[in-house]
Amino acid sequence: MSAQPKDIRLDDRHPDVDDTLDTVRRGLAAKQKKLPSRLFYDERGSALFEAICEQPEYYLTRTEIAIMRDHAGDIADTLGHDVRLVEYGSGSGIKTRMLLEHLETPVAYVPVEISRTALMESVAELATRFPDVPMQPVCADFTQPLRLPVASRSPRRTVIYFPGSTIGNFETKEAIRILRQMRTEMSVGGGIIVGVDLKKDPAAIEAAYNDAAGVTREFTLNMLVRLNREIGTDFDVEAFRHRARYNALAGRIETALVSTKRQDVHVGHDVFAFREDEAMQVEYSCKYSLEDFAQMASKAGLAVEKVWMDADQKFSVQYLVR
Ligand code: AVI
Repeated sequence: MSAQPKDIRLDDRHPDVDDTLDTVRRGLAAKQKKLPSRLFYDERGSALFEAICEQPEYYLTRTEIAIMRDHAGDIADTLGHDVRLVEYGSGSGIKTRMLLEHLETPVAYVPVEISRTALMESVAELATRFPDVPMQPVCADFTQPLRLPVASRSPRRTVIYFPGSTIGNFETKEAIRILRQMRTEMSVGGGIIVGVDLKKDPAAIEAAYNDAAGVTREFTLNMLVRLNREIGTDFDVEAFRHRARYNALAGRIETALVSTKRQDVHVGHDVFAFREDEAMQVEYSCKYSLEDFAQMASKAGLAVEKVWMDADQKFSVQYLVR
């Protein structure tokens, strides 16, 4: 773990080995094997994700940053002064930096992130840039109900920042549950700034998840490396391949790890058999039209107040309120 910067207290609610073992056991016992994409993000997984964001095919990050560069001032004006900014899944911090630069007298910045190292690295950098903004990092799974740390002064509103189209990594029912949970956490008068990837040419979407340099492939396979190391499973990593295909009907990239041979995998005292060519689902990356997303938000009791987009309408940043 990297050094904790002075005066920043980490609220650590990281899941332990038993939680992960349980999750994997349940995922492999299912008829269609499935593991949650949050298992990608150990230290190496987070670093590989950062590298994915730099790949020429992965348009999402570049486009969202461009939207923030053009509209962060307007977004900050929409939020107003004395905001407590809660970020779900803190990434490299570039987009957050753009937002914090424009916010007037923010009350606190509360990043909530499962990867301890990624969390502390990004918060250390932001603390140097914004010495007057109290930093309150929470190491936790943001899909679970959250107790926000007490702020040193009352915010005018709590705004949840959820960039990167991470919402797309959840199936509709779960995405609605998470949006509803955020609605509770932001309380009356609050809002959500969410990054949402939009439907477009399927070939462009598919290329983003199959980069020529093979970084996404490595990222996907790293989940198995991580499980072998952390919970003692014995996936034969060499005998799995990465597969990411766009399902146009469902409007999502479906990423799977496909076993290239018959193999048995031990998880604790249990053994799970993989057939040759059996696919284990590891991630969905949903793409939305503006109408799809508004409809999903309304099911969580939220209305889209404002939308910012790039000129090609590849990606959107949306402000949701009650
Ligand atoms: C974090 N999340 C929005 C990324 C995505 O596009 O679904 C994760 C990712 N998986 C493969 N490439 C990037």
